[in-house]
Amino acid sequence: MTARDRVEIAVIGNHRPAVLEALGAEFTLHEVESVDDVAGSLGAAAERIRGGLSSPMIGLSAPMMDALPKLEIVALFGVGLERTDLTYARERGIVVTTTPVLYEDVADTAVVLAMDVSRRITAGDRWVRVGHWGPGGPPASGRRFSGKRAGILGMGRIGRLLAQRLAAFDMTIGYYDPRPAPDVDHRLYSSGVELARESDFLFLCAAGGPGQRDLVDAEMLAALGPEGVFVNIARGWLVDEKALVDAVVTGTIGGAGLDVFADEPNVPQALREADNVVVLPHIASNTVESRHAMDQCMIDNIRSWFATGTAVTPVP
Ligand code: 8YV
Repeated sequence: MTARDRVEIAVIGNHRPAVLEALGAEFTLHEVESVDDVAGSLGAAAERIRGGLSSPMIGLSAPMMDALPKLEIVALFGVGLERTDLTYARERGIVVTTTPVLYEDVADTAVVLAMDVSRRITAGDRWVRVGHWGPGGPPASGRRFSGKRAGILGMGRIGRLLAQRLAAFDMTIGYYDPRPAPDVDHRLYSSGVELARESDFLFLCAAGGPGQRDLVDAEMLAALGPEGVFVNIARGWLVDEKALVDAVVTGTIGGAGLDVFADEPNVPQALREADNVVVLPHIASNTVESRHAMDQCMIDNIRSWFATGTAVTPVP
């Protein structure tokens, strides 16, 4: 195949070397320098682009699709669809694929965060590192994790895997989901506030669909209460972040374990300073295993589409 025959792919956002190397060997890749000006970034190549790579946090907007008239498929590095205009993609006949190979790691991270906050693991680590062990007297006690009441907001793939893990810690599990899961035995609550009121740990596992914001608000945090721990491995904008800051600083809740924030990578100063909060840089799916599987999933989707006309993990 000559260079002229090669399918051309727009690379939107940063992608991992393994993906770029594998796809670069078969396709002509064009880096999109400005996601706000896809047409301008690609120049004449925009007219020839048939495939794309993007990520959930950048997504694929209608203007991006408009800039790429021959676009057939976009492979996202992740599972979130909130920044991808699926309706418009369907109208245009553009296939969007995700990487549904990361859920276990995200569920594990939710457990880690909950246990870290309640048992003061990171706080204990800080205590040792700054030389407080000994001269600082005894460190503050944590609270038991096992056997407590867990509330899961959103009983999707991650919520289900989390419930399995929490069951092994003898937890009583309840959930709230506007779409009840008939195959799930755990108690379904009528609202997030009801769930929070009867939970020691409240886990946000909901998908951050378009227009969804502030599912967790001041009322829900007040219902969780001063011994409750809030964990977010979903999306930062699904929480009223000001209310969350207020709740951890004033002791309305006992603490929070957060992998995601409203305006990443900006983490409010008050959360960074709070001793009852553990903050992570959006790494719930960032294991070697998941990242390799995600890379491979993107590669397989693009290859398969241009070889056979079908994608491996398309969004239905
Ligand atoms: C990734 C995510 O860390 O899948 C998602 O929607 O948010 C995360 O798993 C992210 O896509 C990497 O950029």
